[in-house]
Amino acid sequence: MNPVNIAIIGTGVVGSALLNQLLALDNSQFRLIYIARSKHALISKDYSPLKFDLSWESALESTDEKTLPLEALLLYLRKSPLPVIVVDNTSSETIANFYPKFVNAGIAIATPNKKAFSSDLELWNKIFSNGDLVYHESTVGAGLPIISTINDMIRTGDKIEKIEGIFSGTLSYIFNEFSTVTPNSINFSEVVQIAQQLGYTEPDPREDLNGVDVARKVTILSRLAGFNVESPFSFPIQSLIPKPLESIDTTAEFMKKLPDYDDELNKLKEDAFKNNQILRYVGKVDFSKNSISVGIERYDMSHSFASLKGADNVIAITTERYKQPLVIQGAGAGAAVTAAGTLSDIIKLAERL
Ligand code: NHO
Repeated sequence: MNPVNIAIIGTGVVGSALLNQLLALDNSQFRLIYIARSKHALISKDYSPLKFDLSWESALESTDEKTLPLEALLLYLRKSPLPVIVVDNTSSETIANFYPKFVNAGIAIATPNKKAFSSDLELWNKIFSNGDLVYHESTVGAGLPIISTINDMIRTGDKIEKIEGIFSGTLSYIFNEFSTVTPNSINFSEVVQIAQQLGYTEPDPREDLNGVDVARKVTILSRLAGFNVESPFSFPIQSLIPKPLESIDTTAEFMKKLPDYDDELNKLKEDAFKNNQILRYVGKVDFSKNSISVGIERYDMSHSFASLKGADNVIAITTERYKQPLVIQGAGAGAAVTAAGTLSDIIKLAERL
């Protein structure tokens, strides 16, 4: 592996875990030259690896250096004497829209940020029409090898026929607790409340319950498999937010009123149970039917989706070669596994630069 310069943007939950994992490798081929959060950054002006007296956190805490605007960052990275990998650990749409400029300058990208790959198709095409040095394993299923597996299938001439999976750690947890193979009387709103208390949901659980995060992940997988999906809003998404609660201002008020709407989902759960079935919130892509959907589905209690635990993700990929679907299952949320997926992207990119 040749040495590479690495520019890190974003040091939040995932970015911090990633930096710690990268530094723990103690590999001198990975040369950190830029670490930025929203306002401040550590910048190596002469492109030598950054050095920290104590830790990168304290160095970043005490610096007065301002984060470079994207055009200035591009200029700086273009002059790097070594190949560069930009690691975008933000959820910024502005940075995602800037990827084509990095790519056109020959700069590689590793990122867990879904925005660039699940927004307009035009942006996807701009990013991938000019090379393939943009890796984003952690945008679906955290560190699970989902994107690399689908890419390998396509590259070796297989044809994806169907993709079906549980892609939200939060909604996985909620449905695994709500709809079980043994009878339970727990209400949907109660499970949402527990998930919120455990920190499994976004601060406002409506951001999980609206299904958009799953739709973004399904958009990414569909595009990899060859569907020209215009945007995550070009196919049906079943929202779990009761219509009258969509426009409520505060999270607290939403959570207070959610129990008023338990009846509908409870009935759905009971109906399924009577038929030896459970409910799961899934994303589905079916090439033969030319359809994509995101929402609640019923599965037999013997189905692998019924025995899912905690916040695990699962994906079943049916292809011309895998008539019985290839199933990938495991932790699909959390900083350590998400960061590891991106770190693995960095290593694969470095091997190619
Ligand atoms: P944070 O903690 O908000 O950190 C964002 C960082 O970016 C901050 O340091 C901020 O200062 C910096 N930043 C923002 N704008 C900037 C700018 N213009 N210039 C420089 N710095 C800027 O976000 P997270 O949680 O660390 O997430 C980072 C990215 O990873 C996001 O795109 C997110 O969608 C993605 N991601 C996060 C997680 C996770 O565990 N937090 C997961 C997957 C992807 O698998 C994980 C998961 O839990 C999935 C999901 N919750 C599920 O399935 O239920």
